[in-house]
Amino acid sequence: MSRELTVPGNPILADGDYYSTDPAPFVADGQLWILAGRDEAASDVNDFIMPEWQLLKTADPASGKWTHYPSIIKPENVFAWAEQARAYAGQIVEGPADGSGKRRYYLYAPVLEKNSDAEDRFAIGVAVADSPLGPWRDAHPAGPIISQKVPEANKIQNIDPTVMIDEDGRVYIYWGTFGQLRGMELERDMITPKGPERTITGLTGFFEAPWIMKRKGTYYMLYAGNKAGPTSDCTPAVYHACIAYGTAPAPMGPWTYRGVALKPVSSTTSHPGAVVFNGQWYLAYHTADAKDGGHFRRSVALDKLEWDDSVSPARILTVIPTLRPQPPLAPSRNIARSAWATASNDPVPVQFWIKALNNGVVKEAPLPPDMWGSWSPDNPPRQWIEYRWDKPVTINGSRIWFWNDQPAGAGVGVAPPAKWHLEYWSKQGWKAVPGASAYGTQSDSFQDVSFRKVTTRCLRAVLDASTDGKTHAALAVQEWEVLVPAAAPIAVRSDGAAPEACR
Ligand code: FUB
Repeated sequence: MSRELTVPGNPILADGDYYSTDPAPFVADGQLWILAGRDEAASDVNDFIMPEWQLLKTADPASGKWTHYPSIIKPENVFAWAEQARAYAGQIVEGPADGSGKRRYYLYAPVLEKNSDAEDRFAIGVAVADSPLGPWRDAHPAGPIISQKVPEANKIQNIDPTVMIDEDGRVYIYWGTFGQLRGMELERDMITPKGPERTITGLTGFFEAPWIMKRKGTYYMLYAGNKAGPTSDCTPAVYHACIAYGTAPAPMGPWTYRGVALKPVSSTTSHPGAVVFNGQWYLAYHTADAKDGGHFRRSVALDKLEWDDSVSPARILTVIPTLRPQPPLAPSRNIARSAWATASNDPVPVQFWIKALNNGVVKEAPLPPDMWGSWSPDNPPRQWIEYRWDKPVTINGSRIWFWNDQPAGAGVGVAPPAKWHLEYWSKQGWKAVPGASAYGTQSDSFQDVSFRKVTTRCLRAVLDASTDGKTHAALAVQEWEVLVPAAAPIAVRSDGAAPEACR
């Protein structure tokens, strides 16, 4: 079954019917194909529920015309030794011609082994077919070619394979996650490990999702990187990933970190695949930008990847992600999105993300970077979060969404505040907003506060931490809105220099 689509931009599949993830582009029959996994998690489930792989195909990415093959391969149908539902990031590679001149396609597939006593049962199988559309059969029915047991004993999670046939015909596979990257040569049959398994180093912040490619004699490795921190070129929050890359003069290195190819996207995971098609390089990746999308409901996007050949090795220019035309934001009383956020615990611990405060997103099952938070081993009794605007704003209300994993009155973990209030910057300094209604402390719903109009450039929510009388809990906020008296078109602040502090 297939369906023809004409899409106005990214994500390619955007209506939430089929989520598509972990893109692996390749060229076959003069067309650009993308192998993708499929996320099927419910909106409140934080898990990779991925039953099958699907394919997308286009003759011209600029045309927006795609053919979608929704269900091409299920792990349990191809690999007798595999379990269902964990069709993680695979790659299809066209193999060399055999004696009769026939070329076949090889799928490198991370799946769960059914009957294994390995600590981690993820393993990489290889399937083969005469066409990307199949039928696919197990190329190594004896079992996976890589696991914690074969070809060598390892202790890593064996997922995210990426394979390259070098110009001399030698074949290399790389794989890994959680900061562990392995590389190994395969025999020219595309299947048999030649070994040895090598630990690849030098790729700063490597987290997972390697993608190997070669251009003008240089080996490039794209990968999801999570070197996090307030001054990191990759990501401010550790759960988010940028797509970083490094280069090497030979397949097994030495590898040198070179920079960022794509900044963090809307999903916590980021997964690259790059390909040259009709002379143009493209980067495929996934985001949470489809309808009702999320960290476990991701969707594939494709954008041009450009090179700077004035340096050696050529540099990848940071890819500018594009989105299909979006409807204008509805007029709103909330002007938080035009503010710059800061907090008393700046720099915010790397598991949280200060920009989550005013990104307009509230999630049913948020992860730490979906919120500002203050957890530390020794929490102080008070924290504040602050918005600054470029120009004074006149406001008369606020809505805040607290998050907790401990009940009110707890002295550990993250609890709702014991109490809190709003302060604005006036000529006399910080002052409580006048005539405030009750300050609710419930979590997981907006707590509305109205007050008499004030005109200011800075507003703070001052949060008194929950305590059991001995220690204090931390605080967390998913979203904080600030309201003007009447709904107006929304301005969203772009990244840039912070407005001056109020003093
Ligand atoms: O899709 C499951 C996992 O999420 C992949 O294997 C990783 O690369 C990340 O995208």
